[in-house]
Amino acid sequence: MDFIVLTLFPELMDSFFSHGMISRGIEKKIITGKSINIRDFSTNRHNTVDDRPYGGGSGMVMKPEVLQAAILHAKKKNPGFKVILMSPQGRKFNQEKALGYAAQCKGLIFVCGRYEGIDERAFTHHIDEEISIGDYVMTGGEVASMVIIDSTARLIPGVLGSSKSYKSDSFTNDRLEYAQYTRPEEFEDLKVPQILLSGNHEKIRQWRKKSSLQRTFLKRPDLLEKRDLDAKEKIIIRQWVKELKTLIE
Ligand code: 21W
Repeated sequence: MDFIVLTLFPELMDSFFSHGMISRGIEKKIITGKSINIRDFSTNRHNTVDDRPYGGGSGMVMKPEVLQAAILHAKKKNPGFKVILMSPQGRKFNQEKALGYAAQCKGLIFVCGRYEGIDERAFTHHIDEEISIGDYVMTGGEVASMVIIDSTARLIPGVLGSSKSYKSDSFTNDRLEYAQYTRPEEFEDLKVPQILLSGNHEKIRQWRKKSSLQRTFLKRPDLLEKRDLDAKEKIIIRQWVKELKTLIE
């Protein structure tokens, strides 16, 4: 899968592409990451990419012709890629969207704005999707595009070192992951749960399911409202309720 980012800060993206599992995925030729400098598509003498807003007001607006030229260039070189405008007004990104991109897209082209915004006409005809990463305001779309590339790329088979399934990732099935421990057995008065040392794999599986459910209940109860508890989960909760009752009796 190919990730292409249109930006005024290509070095920011390039440093992202050259670290960690993303760079490993690029070395392995499973993904590619490329930044395109929007400024290269400016046609005037000073390579200007912004101008004052019609109607007045503070801040500058990205000129439509420059950004449009960059988008058309990227689209022409990469037919069939989905073009995503990074914008605080977009639909909110989540794990489900990442899974969709990883499964279905040949490549993604991200359009990142800076300044106070972009002339509305730059993308009217050229954008497939408008995406936000959450309800807070940043200074540009680059970091947001990294979030999307990072979470999408790790779902592509081979990008993560292990062949471990991501089906158990938090959010993939609306549950947080179970608590994890490594040596030492006791750390600052805190002991590793005895079951994990037992070698009983069935018991360990059950303990992890319970841990996952408890953590979701305590930290992100909103996730439990997204789907009904299944039969096994109901058994675990009933058991937990019993345990709590013995505490107060
Ligand atoms: C910040 C762009 C503010 C536009 C009057 C009318 C991309 C982002 C961004 C930014 C404005 C994302 C205006 C979550 C984000 C991003 C920069 C406001 C100016 N004035 N997801 N219009 N949060 N942010 N527009 O900030 O580019 S995805």
